[in-house]
Amino acid sequence: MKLILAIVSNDDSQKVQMALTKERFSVTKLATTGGFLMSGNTTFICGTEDEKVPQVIEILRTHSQKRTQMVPSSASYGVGMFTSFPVEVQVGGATVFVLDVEQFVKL
Ligand code: 2BA
Repeated sequence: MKLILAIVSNDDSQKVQMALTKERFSVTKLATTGGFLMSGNTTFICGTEDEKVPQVIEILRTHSQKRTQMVPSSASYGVGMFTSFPVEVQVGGATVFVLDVEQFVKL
């Protein structure tokens, strides 16, 4: 068995959730925050059989879009002189970790 952790944009989370549950995957949704952009994203926890991992990844690929986001950045020009300018950062589609599960019990 595997545990899949998938971080997706909040904008895609509903589509991902609906697609996973439609295919009868059990998922838990966590409201999370990206450490770099400090903006909200969604982390899905999904435990499933090894052979179904590719199907989960395919669903994530289909429903999570790559997008670009402008973030403020700053540069220093000598002592005490700073300027701020936006830089483009590419976010997503999905960041996926697949972990081995040692034990799975429902009590
Ligand atoms: P954030 O940390 O807010 O990162 C958003 C996007 O900013 C990233 O997109 C990446 O393109 C860029 N970025 C992140 N850290 C950076 C840095 N130190 N310098 C320059 N650019 C940086 P994604 O790679 O698609 O990641 C989307 C979100 O997935 C991340 O949001 C974070 O919440 C999570 N994530 C990505 N890689 C991770 C990892 N190795 N471990 C844990 N969480 C991760």
